[in-house]
Amino acid sequence: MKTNSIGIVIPTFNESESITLLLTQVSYAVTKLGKKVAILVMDDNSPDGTSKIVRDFIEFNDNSLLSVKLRVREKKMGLASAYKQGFATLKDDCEYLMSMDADLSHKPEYLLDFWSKATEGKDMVIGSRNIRGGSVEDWALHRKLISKLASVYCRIILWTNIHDFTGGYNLYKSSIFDTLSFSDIQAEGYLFQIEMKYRISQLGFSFCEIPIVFPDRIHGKSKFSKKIIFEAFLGVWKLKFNLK
Ligand SMILES: Nc1nc2c(ncn2[C@@H]2O[C@H](COP(=O)(O)OP(=O)(O)OP(=O)(O)O)[C@@H](O)[C@H]2O)c(=O)[nH]1
Ligand SMILES: [Mg+2]
Repeated sequence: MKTNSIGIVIPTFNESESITLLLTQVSYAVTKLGKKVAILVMDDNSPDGTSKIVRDFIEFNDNSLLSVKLRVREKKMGLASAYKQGFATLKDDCEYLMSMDADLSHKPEYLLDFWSKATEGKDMVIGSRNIRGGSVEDWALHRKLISKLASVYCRIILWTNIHDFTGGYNLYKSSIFDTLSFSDIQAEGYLFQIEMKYRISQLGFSFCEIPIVFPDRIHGKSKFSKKIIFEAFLGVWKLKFNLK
């Protein structure tokens, strides 16, 4: 018997300026949702003291529907491994799993929209910036273009009807991971989001996209780089031909 409706994994690296507001907003959304939610913050020993701030939030959290836990790993180990470890930890206790960034680009108010699609029976619900009603705010034109082109590129090569392949705000039915093992997901970085969506759709699970407005991070530093784009560019072909 799963205790929580949703388990949310939030990976953090130097998010001290955003994390309290994010957790407060999630708590508010959880109250509106009226379901039990568990958050697991996966912090990679952020030098800016993110973990201390999360501990303070945990101490003063008085929302009985919300449990917040923190895991601190020794050093920066990447987004994909944070998600995989986090999901593996929450899987048996939560009916659904969600990925959410800590920089406030993923607005917690959308939890209700994700949940409504989950209750309609979808196995995977994708937060999409590239369908009607969705958008990116404040990004430079070149970054908007790269993001949109990346999704078109994946859509054509992987021949899958998903409009936002690279976005990280998604919900998964946790039973998906009885079929799909975390060790089968090889990718790091952006490719991780692409690989998750592709493999889950290939396995025949149902999915849909919901529109999200995605504001740029206000605080903290972007980890976006040419290396990330390059990895994803080649990686999509490896995925298609099932190469390691
Ligand atoms: N635990 C952990 N979290 C990470 C790591 N790298 C990034 N993150 C977190 O993963 C989330 C997404 O990273 P972002 O840097 O926002 O990536 P992005 O949204 O593609 O790019 P920007 O918003 O422009 O920085 C944020 O909450 C980061 O703090 C990492 O190595 N380990
Ligand atoms: Mg971000």
